[in-house]
Amino acid sequence: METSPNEFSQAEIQLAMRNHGAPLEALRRPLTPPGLHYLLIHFDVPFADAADWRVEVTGLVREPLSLGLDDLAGLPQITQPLTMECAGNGRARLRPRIVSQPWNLEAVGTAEWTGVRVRDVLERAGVLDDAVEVVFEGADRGIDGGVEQAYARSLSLDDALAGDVMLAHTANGAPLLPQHGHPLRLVVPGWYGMTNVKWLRSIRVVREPFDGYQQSRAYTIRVSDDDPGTPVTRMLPRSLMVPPGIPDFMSRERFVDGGAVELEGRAWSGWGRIESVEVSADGGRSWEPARLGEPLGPNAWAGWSYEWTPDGPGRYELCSAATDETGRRQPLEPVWNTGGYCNNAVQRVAVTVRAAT
Ligand SMILES: Nc1nc2c(c(=O)[nH]1)N[C@H]1C(S)=C(S)[C@@H](COP(=O)(O)O)O[C@H]1N2
Ligand SMILES: [Mo]
Repeated sequence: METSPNEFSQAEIQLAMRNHGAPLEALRRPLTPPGLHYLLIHFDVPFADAADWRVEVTGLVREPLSLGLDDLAGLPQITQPLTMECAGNGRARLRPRIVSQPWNLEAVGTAEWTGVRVRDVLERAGVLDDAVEVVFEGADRGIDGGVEQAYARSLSLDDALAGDVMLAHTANGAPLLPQHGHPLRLVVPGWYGMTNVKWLRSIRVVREPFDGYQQSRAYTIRVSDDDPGTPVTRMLPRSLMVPPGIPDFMSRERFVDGGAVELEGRAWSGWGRIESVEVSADGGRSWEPARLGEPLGPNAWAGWSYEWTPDGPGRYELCSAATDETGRRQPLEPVWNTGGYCNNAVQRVAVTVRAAT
């Protein structure tokens, strides 16, 4: 596709219209209200009727299964709050620019998911000895990178059997909305969004690593097109700030009046607990620790806050940086790759402090 180095094409604007982000002021709420949760749909939202929906469990299993939602209702149900973030979050900040869904920072949300464990389903089917991976396929179909496909992703057998990997039929106490995978989706705690296959129709246990487009071509970190790449898996640590004060309509620049400003936001990592969040008011030159709240759950974000007293009127660049228990910390500068994945560089919020009146 012809692209200009700085201007978004009509095709990218079209994608951005279909796939909206969460407005960052929604970070004030521990659970993202439905409708404010971000959205990423590669193809079309398939027409799906819960009453006759079936998910087929096939491949290397003792007993293939065809399960309706009523069959799943007969299995033990779990509920867990999970933070989900698109692997492309932050992509629009990379240079050279990458042509895809142009996220700034808003491709994240937290919902309370209810459903059944994948482990319980696979135990009923009986996984055979040679199995290495489990392929999850959705009902949506399209062409990506010139390849026609149903949206599909795999997990290693060990990852699929992990305790909290689930098939979710409910979010925040209500049936999934059409755009979020109604009536059934895979939800994998801690992993980037692409793993959570929506409109789930097939679970196939296989003896070879799956090489579908969304597994082996997309969602790999490559520095060039012939780099074999490494797969995108768990979410890197990130913190986001509710932009303080009031915005300018077009630029989204912020204006606050002098005096103390309470900054707040949320932080998460798919690699473990968030250990600290630090705040900078000078574009990342100096840092102060923020107060960190309890995470909503083992795989959901924690709130943070920081009382900022500006030195006086003027322009500031606010940043926040999260560090998780593995020592992973958000970098100051993005790291480029061909797909624009995993850019967890610190957020930068331009704020003008006005003289107190
Ligand atoms: N079937 C299907 N599942 C999918 C997708 C898709 O296009 N089709 N997009 C994936 C991507 S890239 C992300 S980030 C999440 C987004 O989930 P949400 O729209 O419910 O926030 O769904 C994932 N699951
Ligand atoms: Mo995504």
